[in-house]
Amino acid sequence: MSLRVGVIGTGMIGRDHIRRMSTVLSGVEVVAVADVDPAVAAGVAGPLGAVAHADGLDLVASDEVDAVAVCSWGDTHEAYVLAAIAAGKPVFCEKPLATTREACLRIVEAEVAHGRRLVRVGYMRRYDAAYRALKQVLDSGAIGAPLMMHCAHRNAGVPAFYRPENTITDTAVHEIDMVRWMFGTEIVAVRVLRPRVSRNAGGIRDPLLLVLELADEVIVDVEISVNVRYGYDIRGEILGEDGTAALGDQNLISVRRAGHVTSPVPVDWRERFGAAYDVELREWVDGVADGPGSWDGYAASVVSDAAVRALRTGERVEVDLAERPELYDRPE
Ligand code: NAD
Ligand code: ISE
Repeated sequence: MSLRVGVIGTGMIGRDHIRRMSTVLSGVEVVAVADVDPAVAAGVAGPLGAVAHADGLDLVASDEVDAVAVCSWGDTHEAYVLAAIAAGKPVFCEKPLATTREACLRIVEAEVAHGRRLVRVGYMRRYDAAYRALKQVLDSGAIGAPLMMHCAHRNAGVPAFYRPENTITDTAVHEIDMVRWMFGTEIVAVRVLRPRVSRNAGGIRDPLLLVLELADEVIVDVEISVNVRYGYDIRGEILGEDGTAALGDQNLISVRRAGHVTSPVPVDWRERFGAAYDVELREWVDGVADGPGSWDGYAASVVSDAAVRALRTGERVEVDLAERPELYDRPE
């Protein structure tokens, strides 16, 4: 029997996940959608034969919905995730889990009170073949103990909902989660350096350079540039005591013509991480236990809050995590 999923938020990623669940994955059916814009929801629901709800909370409560995917804007996630937990339904929530550490902690507390893990957060780097290969090399010891990692996260431009601090809360938060997973340790302090502002920045402090200090003294730098115009470019290289390992370019051909070699650059996250989203939702639908949950969403948000403070003050800010509840010591 298929898992009957309701999707809240039918914008860019909501529609991409609906396409994935409807045409790529098996064992799953999108039976309901909701959006604050009812016309958008109706337009998506029609061809699927799904029910369009005016209110996402009605979708969560519906007996026709077994599990919920939250793909609306970040500051709306908390209410839907809490409702799904209260209804005892598995919920896939696009990143960030919520936009403040307090909201993320409320979700953690609700899940702990429920007593069973229901929440999965959409940090898709953990499912990407290149990041997984990089982690395998690191864990194998082939490059020795890690010392540093250099990352770059470049977007061609920013979506309409983007606010100045989204460089950290919506964009860098991916690397914040990736780093915790890659190195299996917590980030203890953050600094944010502010290079000269790009003439393409459009009112945003862009680019930025985050410096993340890990508990074991590894240091990670993350360049965030969200208006590079030339495409979507994600990089990462780990320096170990005995060698280095770096993400390669994905699925790229090179064309030699008229005295030049050229390769395409992905347009956006859908092109670069398409296969990772497939694996991410495949594992969620199949109920695979291992994956980023509420605690990871909370931890990423605490680091991202610290980074926002570091950006505002120019100072090094320490990260203070709450004590991790026992529920998160074991897989879901
Ligand atoms: P979008 O603006 O294209 O779509 C968001 C949709 O949510 C819109 O249709 C909007 O009307 C709807 N919406 C807003 N508030 C709502 C509410 N309270 N209830 C129901 N619907 C509501 O944005 P997007 O780019 O699709 O981003 C959505 C979320 O997905 C964000 O949290 C973003 O950070 C995340 N995202 C993740 C990735 C990734 O790589 N994992 C990529 C893009 C976006
Ligand atoms: C967007 O919300 C995403 O999650 C993309 O993966 C990221 O590259 C982009 O910066 C965000 O705005």
